[in-house]
Amino acid sequence: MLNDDPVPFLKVSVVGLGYIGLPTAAVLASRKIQVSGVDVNENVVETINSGNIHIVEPELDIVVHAVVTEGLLQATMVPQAADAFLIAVPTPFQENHHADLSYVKSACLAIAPVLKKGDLIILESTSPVGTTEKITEWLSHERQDLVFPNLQQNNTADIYIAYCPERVLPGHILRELVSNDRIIGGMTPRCAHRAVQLYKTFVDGECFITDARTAEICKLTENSFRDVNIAFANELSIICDKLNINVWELITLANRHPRVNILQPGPGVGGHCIAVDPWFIVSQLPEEARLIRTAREVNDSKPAWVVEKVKQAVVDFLRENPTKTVNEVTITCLGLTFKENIVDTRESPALKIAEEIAQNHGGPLFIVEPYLTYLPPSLQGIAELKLIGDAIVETDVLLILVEHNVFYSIFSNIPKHCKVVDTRGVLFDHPRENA
Ligand code: SAJ
Repeated sequence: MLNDDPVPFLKVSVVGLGYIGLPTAAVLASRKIQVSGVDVNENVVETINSGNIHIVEPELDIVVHAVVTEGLLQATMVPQAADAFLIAVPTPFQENHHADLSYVKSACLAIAPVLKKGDLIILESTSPVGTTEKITEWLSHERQDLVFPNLQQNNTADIYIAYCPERVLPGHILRELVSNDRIIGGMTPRCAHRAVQLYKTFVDGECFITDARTAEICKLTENSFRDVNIAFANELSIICDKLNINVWELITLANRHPRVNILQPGPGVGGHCIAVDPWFIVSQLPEEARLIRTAREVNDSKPAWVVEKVKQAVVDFLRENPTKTVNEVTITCLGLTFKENIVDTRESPALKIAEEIAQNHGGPLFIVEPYLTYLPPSLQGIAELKLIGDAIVETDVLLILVEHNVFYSIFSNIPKHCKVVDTRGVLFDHPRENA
């Protein structure tokens, strides 16, 4: 049975050294806690142990280099004994949109042999409701010598188990890891209190305690809320296009109402969170989650709508330039990442759109993406990576997909003959001078 003394965390194991696990491991280590990072990928382990990183996130390289050099963070492929285990492995979805929990299960089975009385296990991976209870099930089966907490019993378990979702914004992870509030859902209240003790070692935000199921759905709710609101903006953009109304002007005006705050339309929703997490609610409760499902469908259908707009722009260009053929029309895509000012192309609608154009357009396709040094494999040989200045003078159809800050200077200098498909509303903020 556990006692109530706050025992310090001398060693913490972080399982999964990706976009969430590595920054968390580095921040914990920067608080002078001995951290053992675990990853199944040998290259990742070697990279980190040499003081480098395998992902792109501002300032993470500096922190990782410092804590590895000080001996506070060490990566390994096999979990070692620790006082707390923080699991941050991927939870992708399968074909049917059900969450694939195989990485979570593997992580649990990997730590099972080194668990001892008094250890804390926290799941951070975005997960469907009931996943934290599954951890108890899996581990009870593996370690029958230990008592694991369940929702009914409070004081007799040997291990603390909690769910605490990550909520950090890519590009701002190190700051948000420390400043964001945390939702901490314990299998029991005592589990939650023990987890708060760990987060208090590096979190300046508030820690709110709840049960594991509420914490699980809280994370899914946050990203579904954003998805539904972006879907509303995307649907508005399609309605306005039909009615020949500028959607960005409309949203700016509607948002002057004190209780209206519409998000921005775009080419679709990307990244590995908002485009994925709502499905975990939909797949568990397909009959009930009607709005959440529709939002996913609206956002997922936006790239195809953008491709149609590009086809129309090519037709319009040819009408004004009858001496040219379609194979002589040059299209330029501005941006490939899933949102502005980051390197990440995961689930990027911009990339999907560029691929679709590359496969169907017979003429030249230029890609301008200052955050990439080479094109993704799916575009190699069928598109050309160009500098913005070179692309803009040669292009006939300009497709604005990502609003990187570095693009701003060219928006007001787009050549007059050029047809523009603006998925981000940048021309509303930066009107063309010679249009
Ligand atoms: N997008 C729009 N219009 C908008 C806002 C965003 O089209 O008005 C698009 C973006 O271009 C992008 C996608 O949505 O393609 C997602 O971008 P995002 O900035 O909304 O979110 P992410 O995926 O970078 O991070 C989200 C965040 N969740 C919320 O804001 C509720 C972050 O806090 C989470 O930690 C993260 O998901 C995660 O890991 O779950």
